[in-house]
Amino acid sequence: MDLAGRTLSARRFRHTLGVASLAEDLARRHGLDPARARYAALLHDLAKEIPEKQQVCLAQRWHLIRYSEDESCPSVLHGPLVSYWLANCCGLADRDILAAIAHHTLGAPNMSRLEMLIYSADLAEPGREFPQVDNLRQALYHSLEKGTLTCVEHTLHYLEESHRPIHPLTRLTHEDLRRRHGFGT
Ligand code: DGI
Ligand code: FE
Ligand code: FE
Repeated sequence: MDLAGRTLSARRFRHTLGVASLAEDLARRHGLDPARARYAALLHDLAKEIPEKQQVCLAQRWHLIRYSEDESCPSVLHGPLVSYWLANCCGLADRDILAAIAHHTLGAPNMSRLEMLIYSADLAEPGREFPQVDNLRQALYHSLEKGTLTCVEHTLHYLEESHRPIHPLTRLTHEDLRRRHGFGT
């Protein structure tokens, strides 16, 4: 909490505390460890305010570029950067927490329940105010898996509406959740 409070702007820190609060609630509701959920949430956006050019340089140096979209849409890089830094510069060894942070923006195929929880809490935290956010929260309380699928579908819709390119990992995440949760392909 200290590290996030010292590193982030007031606005981003408020968002971070909101994600931590929803992540803890959802973890209790769905039988996950609330302390680990809170820990991942507090760290998830730590690199968000590094200038994007610098994020691209770091991602290149650390071999984190996987798709051309990673460089053309650098706002997707901050999760992998935080995760790499925690693992390689701070000695954090909890693989599930590292994956949850790395995948909080785009998701990934085969996400664990903690990964789904951080991905979804980021989108539906109490400070978010878009019209459908209450539906997302309800869906998440009801079922973590189906709620996460609803969150990915919301993001796809939002990106399409705003004519933004859809990252291949967002599509792979969507296909994977549909397959795993009974909707076929
Ligand atoms: O860091 P936050 O603002 O809390 O939220 P986030 O980590 O989900 O990042 C949101 C940014 O990521 C936002 O600028 C949109 C972008 N984003 C997420 N999925 C995709 C994407 N951008 C593109 N181009 N394609 C995606 O699939
Ligand atoms: Fe983020
Ligand atoms: Fe966030």
